[in-house]
Amino acid sequence: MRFVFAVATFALLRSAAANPTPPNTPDIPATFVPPAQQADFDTRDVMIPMRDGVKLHAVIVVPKGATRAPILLTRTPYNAGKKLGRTSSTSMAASLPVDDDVFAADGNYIRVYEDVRGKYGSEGDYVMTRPLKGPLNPTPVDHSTDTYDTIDWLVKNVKETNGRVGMIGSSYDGFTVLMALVHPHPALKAAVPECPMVDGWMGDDWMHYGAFRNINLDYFAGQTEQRGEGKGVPRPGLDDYETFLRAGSTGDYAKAAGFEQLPFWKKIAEHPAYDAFWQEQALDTLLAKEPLTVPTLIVASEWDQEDKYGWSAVYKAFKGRALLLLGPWPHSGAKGNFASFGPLQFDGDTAVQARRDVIKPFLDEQLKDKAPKSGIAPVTVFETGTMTWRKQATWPAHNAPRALYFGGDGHASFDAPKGEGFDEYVSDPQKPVPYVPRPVKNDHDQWRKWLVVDQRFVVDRPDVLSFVTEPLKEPLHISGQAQVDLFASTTGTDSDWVVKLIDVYPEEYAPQPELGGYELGIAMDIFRGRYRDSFEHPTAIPAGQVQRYRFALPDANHVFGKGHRIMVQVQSSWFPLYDRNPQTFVENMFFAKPGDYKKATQRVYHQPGAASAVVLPVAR
Ligand code: PG9
Repeated sequence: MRFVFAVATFALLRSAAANPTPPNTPDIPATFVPPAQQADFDTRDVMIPMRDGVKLHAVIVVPKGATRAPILLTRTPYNAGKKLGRTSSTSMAASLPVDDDVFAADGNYIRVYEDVRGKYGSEGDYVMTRPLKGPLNPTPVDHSTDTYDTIDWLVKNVKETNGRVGMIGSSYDGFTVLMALVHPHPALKAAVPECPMVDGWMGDDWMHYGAFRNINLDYFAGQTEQRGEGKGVPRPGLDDYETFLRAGSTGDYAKAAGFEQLPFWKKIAEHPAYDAFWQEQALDTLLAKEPLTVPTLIVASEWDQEDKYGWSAVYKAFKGRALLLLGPWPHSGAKGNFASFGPLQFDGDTAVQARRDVIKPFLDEQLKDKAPKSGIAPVTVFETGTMTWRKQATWPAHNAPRALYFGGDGHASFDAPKGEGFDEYVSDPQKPVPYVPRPVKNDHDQWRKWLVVDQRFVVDRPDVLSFVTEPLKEPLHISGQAQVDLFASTTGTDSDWVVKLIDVYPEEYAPQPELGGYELGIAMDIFRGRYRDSFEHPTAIPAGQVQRYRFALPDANHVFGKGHRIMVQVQSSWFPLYDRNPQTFVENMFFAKPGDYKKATQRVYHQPGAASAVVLPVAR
């Protein structure tokens, strides 16, 4: 053996000496063919034809030796080609995204990632969250037809499959999963929409109850400047609070950033109210008209800072026919690793637990040949506060509404107020309340955690009211959506109302001393006052008159522990995440003029006939 090696080495050196490489030989070969790796998977890059002749790019990852394997499909605007290659390893488990761990480890799942129409490797035109065929989309194609055509091609062309297809994806990729449920292909046997975008006006990415989220401006740029990833628009300074304040209105900011070239920004700016543009693409309404024929597991996050509305609306639209998994995470948390989140510590990695104990068994049962029953509960939900997974039959759990009233001297209690009373503050659009401690950075980590930031950073501001209970004598468990019932007046003619339901930890908290006195947001949201009577037809607020504002806060499953206090904070801005309300009624707030931004005195009432409260869904 040693002799053979010596002869081969000698032959190589001799040929090198006979054909020396001239020093100025160009160092980049015409082509470089990497040696075949000992990978445990094959990849196939394909272009899949759609019914209108457009071809969509997909990457198919097949574990070596796969046979009668189910296909798990994700349709994404975020570059299918990039999904593979988390590491340069030759193992499928290390190459696929983290959340594919359970499928890679299984060894008999075929993973497919497809670029949606018009993005990255796919042909055709890109339309942001392309609406279904109909009034908003006069073409013969949409995500429902593109998924149908994709699945049809996959089951006919991937020889290792058993012909059963599941879909999984979060956020935009969760929206495409939901779209597949409209006239689904018969081979689609399971769907896992995670934190899906469903209604961009009501409470998902673009706006919350009509208040625009400036954070989207970066998204518009990244997503629509070009077919690949947009470069975004650089902005001066490191504090977005300062940058957006200086810019003026959101329209002023967008104009200066060149956004008039981006049709999606123009569409948003032309539809500030909940008109037909929004109503006709509200996916929960559309899905409510469809029979749900595909077993579906909705996955959602309890501190979802992007799409807090959609999963809940779709779960309601499916009328208990879908399963639910709700975890203690930020947006798309089930795809990550969460042994802790912000200040909160869990018993193990809750996202791994969710994938291993719920998502994978659900998909196995629906997709694998002769798979055992998964035995998973209709609803698996993490109870924050006690930090425990619970299994239950319905979401929410049985509950009874219990009003937590605002009172004088910053008190909150379950007793209705008896005397006259109000609290007031001046809301100044030149000094809006920040949503995170400044500097507000364009930073992934700050963004992901902002809903669990300690709210003490604003509690003493003169333009933030807080109402807090006595320490609780018994734990109090809420399950579902708390309802805001706010009686308030403003000296302006328009106003935003931000209401935050907060768990105030005891001053001394032995299990985690650093949480002593922490003010943890449990359910918080913003409501644009002009929409109090109609989302479609906004009206000016009559200055100085008490108005009633009613809206639902995001879902929560939380136990306020014994000795904790429940706090409600009220304020009129949440900047720069939400655009500033000028507090003067103007037709289109995106284009408010500097003179429209005016200070206003806000009064929040707590008296008979105007008893402001947050109505808690108290579990029974
Ligand atoms: N929340 C993101 C998004 C979804 C749909 C439309 C626009 C943005 C996302 O994480 O994909």
